[in-house]
Amino acid sequence: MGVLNVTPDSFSDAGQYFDPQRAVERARAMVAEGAAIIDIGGESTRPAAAPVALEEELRRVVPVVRAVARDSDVIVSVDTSRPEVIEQVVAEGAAMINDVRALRSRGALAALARTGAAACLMHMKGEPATMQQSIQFGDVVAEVRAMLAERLAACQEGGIAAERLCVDPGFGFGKLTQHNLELLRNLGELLDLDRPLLVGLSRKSLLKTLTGRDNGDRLAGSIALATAAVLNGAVIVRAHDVAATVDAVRVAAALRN
Ligand code: 9MG
Repeated sequence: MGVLNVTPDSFSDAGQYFDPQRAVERARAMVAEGAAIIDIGGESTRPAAAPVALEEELRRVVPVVRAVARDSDVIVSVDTSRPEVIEQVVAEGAAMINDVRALRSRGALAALARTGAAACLMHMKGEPATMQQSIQFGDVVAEVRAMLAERLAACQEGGIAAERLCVDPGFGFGKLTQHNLELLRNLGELLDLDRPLLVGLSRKSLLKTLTGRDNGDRLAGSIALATAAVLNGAVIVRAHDVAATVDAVRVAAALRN
């Protein structure tokens, strides 16, 4: 899953693809590098990011979704929590919604149910603006597993078949490095949720803690984390550096199988 942020303020590629034409070219390049899914986001989810109005989110993502869906057969995913965005982007060709709030926003679950699209349900403790402020877990793996199980049950109840869903432990979302490592080590414990596991570790700040490296210099660390995730059961890897990640995923998947 290649990351395409159409925002002026995302943590890793700030503003580079804010222009729709450049965004479409970037999507094309990621498809050529082997991305099976392009994840388009119009609102940054990094800690303390400025909130974006609904109209602005739609203005950013809709033209890019339309153009990428028309341009190729790649699966178009949209990183959003808003019901209005879910309905409009699916009408424009998105087949998947990547929701860091796991369809907990008012109206989001019902909107997804109406569309027939797939969704990724991600674990997050708190909200992006404040999630890194007072982090406490008992057993992080058990808590993440329980929340994802609850969201899968809510979706089932709301008319969304399990086959439309994948789950994600939400690395870096309201978690400290020790929690992220614990989750990565024990990713296999989420496999009994019986849904495909998606992970996003690319360029994340735990790599600053582990390697001391800044954002533009985290490729090797990101590849190591993606490899570990696939060896431990992940089947979808959300990444900025698609070509290198695709190679790593292929090697790790061959080893795992
Ligand atoms: C939008 N976004 C940023 N990080 C992410 C992650 O780790 N997983 C998913 N599903 N989405 C993410």
